[in-house]
Amino acid sequence: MLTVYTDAHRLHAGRAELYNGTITPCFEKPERADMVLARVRDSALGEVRAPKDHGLAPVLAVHDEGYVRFWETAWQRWSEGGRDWDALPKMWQVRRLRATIPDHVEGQLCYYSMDAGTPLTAGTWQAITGAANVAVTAADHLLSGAKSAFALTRPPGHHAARDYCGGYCYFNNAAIAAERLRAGGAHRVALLDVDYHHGNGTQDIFYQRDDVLFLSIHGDPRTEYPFFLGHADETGEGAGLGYNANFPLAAGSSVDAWFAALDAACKRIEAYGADALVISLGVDTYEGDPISRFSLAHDDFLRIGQRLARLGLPTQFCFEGGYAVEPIGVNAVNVLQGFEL
Ligand code: SP5
Ligand code: ZN
Repeated sequence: MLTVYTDAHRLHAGRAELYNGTITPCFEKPERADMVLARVRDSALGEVRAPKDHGLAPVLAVHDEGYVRFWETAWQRWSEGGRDWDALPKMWQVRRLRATIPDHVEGQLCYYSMDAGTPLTAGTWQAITGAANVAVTAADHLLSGAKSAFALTRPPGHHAARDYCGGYCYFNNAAIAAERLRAGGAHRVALLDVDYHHGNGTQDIFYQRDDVLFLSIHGDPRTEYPFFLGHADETGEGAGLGYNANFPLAAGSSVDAWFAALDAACKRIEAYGADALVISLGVDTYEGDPISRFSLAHDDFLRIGQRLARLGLPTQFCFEGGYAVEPIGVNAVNVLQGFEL
């Protein structure tokens, strides 16, 4: 399987996040992707290729223009005031506050975010445009006839909606890939999110569309991040009604329950008649993950890949979450190797 990867992700290294009321080092850090790349190489998964530069058109196909342009100049505007520390949003336009876009860069960061998990750093723009290029290059590989591709994207993307960031995510790499597959001739794309957290951003982007079926298996938002989306009764709207499927599972659910949800999701994908599949591949479902509460073991990740392969679809994997850094490569690459068994 081809892996698409760029070192540009390393330019995005946030200094801190707020966790349990404490400022702690970011869970989402460059070592995550470095470990996955090392495992890709050690396991001889296949060629590792740099992305092509596709410019902003594929990003603008799923994101709001003002949102994209904000990121393009945000660091320059933040740092020209003499600030050399990351910017973090810390205020949100909640109920009854006006949805006006402020002029100040800090106000705009708040306007365009849903939480404080998205530091703006000197290299954020290079990293997020690099990740988008990785996703598009992998999609183009499928469009040229390949059976599978791994987009080793960092930072992750699935919490990023059309016009907001959050949960370590800026541009929605998997959504960008799905849109690219559609534009390139796939009539129906299924996008299955197996990260521990609900893919609220991806759901937002495709909620009113029937040409991309979004499915997500995740910790129940009644107790788990991102709290405000991911319930089973969110099934799409307008033309998209019936094309959004959430499989929330109580935190602490068994591995058997998780695989039952995977089987149900796969059956939905079959019934849909997808001609391409995108997987938002988070491995924070791992039993040793520091911020999540499912209990998949190393071998379970092989089983995920095997089950997905049975769908028989051209499949692109986009890397998302996973915060147990030492085993992150084994877990992610096990899915890919299971797919190829
Ligand atoms: C891409 C991705 O996986 N983003 C995840 C963002 C999660 N951010 C907030 C996590 C809060 C977890 N709180 C757990 C408390 C356990 N004591
Ligand atoms: Zn996650």
